[in-house]
Amino acid sequence: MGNFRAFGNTPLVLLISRLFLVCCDITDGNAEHLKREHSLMKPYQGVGNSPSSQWDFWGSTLVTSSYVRLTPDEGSKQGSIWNTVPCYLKDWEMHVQFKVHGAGKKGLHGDGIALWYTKDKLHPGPVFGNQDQFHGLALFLDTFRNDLHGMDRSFPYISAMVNNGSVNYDHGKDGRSSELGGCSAEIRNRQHDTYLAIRYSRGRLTVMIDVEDKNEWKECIDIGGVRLPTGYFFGASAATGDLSDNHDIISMKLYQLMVEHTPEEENLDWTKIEPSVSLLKIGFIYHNIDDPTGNFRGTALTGWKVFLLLLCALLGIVVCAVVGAVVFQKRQERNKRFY
Ligand SMILES: [Ca+2]
Repeated sequence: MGNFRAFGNTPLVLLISRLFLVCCDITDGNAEHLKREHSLMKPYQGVGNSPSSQWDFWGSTLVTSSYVRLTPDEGSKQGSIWNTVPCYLKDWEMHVQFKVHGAGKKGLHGDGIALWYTKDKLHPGPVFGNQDQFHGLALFLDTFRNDLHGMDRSFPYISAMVNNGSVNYDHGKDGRSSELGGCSAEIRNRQHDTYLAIRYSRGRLTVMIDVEDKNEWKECIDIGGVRLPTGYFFGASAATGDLSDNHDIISMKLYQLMVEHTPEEENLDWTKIEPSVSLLKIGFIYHNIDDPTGNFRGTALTGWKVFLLLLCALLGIVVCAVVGAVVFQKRQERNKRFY
């Protein structure tokens, strides 16, 4: 139950973020913000075994009292665990403690873990043990490099994908064509605990990792304009192929973020939102609607943009004035010589 980490852990960060309205609210470790019905914690009592259970699992998944092993360190295994309670929170933060470990030497292990917030649950398939063409959000902790042309990034590689059911995950390219952002991280065979946090609030998706045993979050992904509905399911899955690893989930803790929404936003039916991203550089998705439930990209920059524009304008005026004065003076001098 310990190990609570919030994104902003210094008062200054808190103050600045409040000033700039970057982070609408910082999870403050207040236990009442922990949503037990969406959290998976030791000793996982009743997981999968009773009708009242809030988590169900599939495939090679093994639930012990100290970890949930999605796959063992054996080839061709697939497993998943799913929250059976749909999540109706508009703003949330999921903290995942995980452990990827195995006997394989560096580069000879795979394939990794995927974390999900999707319309469907318990639908096995080829994407880290889950179905392709999913609806919702996926976060891939990809430990094996499939794309030998993509040597510009090191593995393991963490990336995010949002799908409206129309896009295939391209394993051969490690999902690069549909990736919204990502980072490399040494997450495997670490002796200390490894954590990842996913925050979704006001259309902004932020992924932070804590894998260096420094007890601090490091930014991995931060993008705006992400639209996700409510009423989807949280889950985790993993798969092995020719190469393998133990893929363990230690905990998944969901925190509600206390964020205020306008009455118009509140009146929308958030379950009807179609997953999308309004990043212009992404070719495959979609619109750029100025909807209050999405497209908050750049809110933090607006103040800076205005400031920079004003600064540029001011500099422009100063330069024009100086040049004008010099030219005027030269002309005056020339005119004097003529008289
Ligand atoms: Ca891969």
